[in-house]
Amino acid sequence: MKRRKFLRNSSTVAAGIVSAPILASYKEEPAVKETAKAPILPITICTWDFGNATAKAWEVLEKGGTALDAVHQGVMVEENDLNNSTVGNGGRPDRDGNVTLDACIMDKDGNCGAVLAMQNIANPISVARKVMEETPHVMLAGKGAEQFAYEQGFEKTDLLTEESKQAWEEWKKTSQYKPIINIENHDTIGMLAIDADGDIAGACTTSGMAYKMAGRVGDSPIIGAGLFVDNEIGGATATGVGEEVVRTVGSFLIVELMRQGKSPQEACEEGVKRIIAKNKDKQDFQIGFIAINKKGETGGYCIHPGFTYRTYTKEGHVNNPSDSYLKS
Ligand code: SD4
Repeated sequence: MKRRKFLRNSSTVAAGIVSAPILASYKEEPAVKETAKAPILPITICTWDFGNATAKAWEVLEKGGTALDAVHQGVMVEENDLNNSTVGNGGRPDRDGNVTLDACIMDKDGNCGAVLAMQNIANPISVARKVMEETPHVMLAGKGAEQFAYEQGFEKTDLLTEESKQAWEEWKKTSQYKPIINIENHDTIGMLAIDADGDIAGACTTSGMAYKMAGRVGDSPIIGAGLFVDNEIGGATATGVGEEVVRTVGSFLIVELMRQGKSPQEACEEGVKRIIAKNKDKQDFQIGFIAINKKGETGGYCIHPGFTYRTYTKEGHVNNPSDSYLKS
């Protein structure tokens, strides 16, 4: 109403010079100000059933910590869990027997950092954060990332556990690269959080697809593919066969769909459908997306049944079964 009145009264409209005054008027709308500043409860969400990770992130948020610290601390729980064979220490190796890790992190201001195919460092997410905070770059890969980590005080760690080594020896008998849906490679953690100030951050970390080619990098450390955050809109992150997520720039797509008005759930569903549209004859792979918007609403969707995602809010700590494109 106010804006229409402004337009009617403005002599600049008649003169055809409308954009600057309209913008000024729009900015002064009280309703817009209220929406932007609406108090938001802290919330964290992550791919799969990583209750220890969301509990850690919640602990940070509850103490008034930032969303950035929450996602950083949260995903580190999985990097340090030797039983998680898709993240950090204990991750499955590539086909040559080397564990190579990918991770990225993104903050409320759009700052981001990533490491790709980095060996011998147990917490790639911490190195990714250092890339973001201590370098003029966004991504460091391979030997350069590892060298940077040592310079930052990280210790050299042998990431190939006895169990992973045995599984790799077994795999070498056939050497078939054939990821099995929801069985192998299904523990990548992507996490999003909103803190008490209403600011959003995200993190994603993985050892990638088991027995991948040496040097292969998936979606997880690629900003826009495995993770994207826009503090005005929301965030999204992915798990599954990274090549397909990269082809659709999946997480960026989902945030942009939310910008256009879709709910996190609708946006995740559309993201999966875009991938399906590119793979009409081949759907024997899994992708799971999760998303959160500025209001703290969440969503998740996948191709095959079996994907779940955790949420932690004041209302509770829940493992949510995701709806899927294919039903069985
Ligand atoms: C990748 N997206 O490297 C990762 C794998 C994954 O659960 O998500 N595993 O392609």
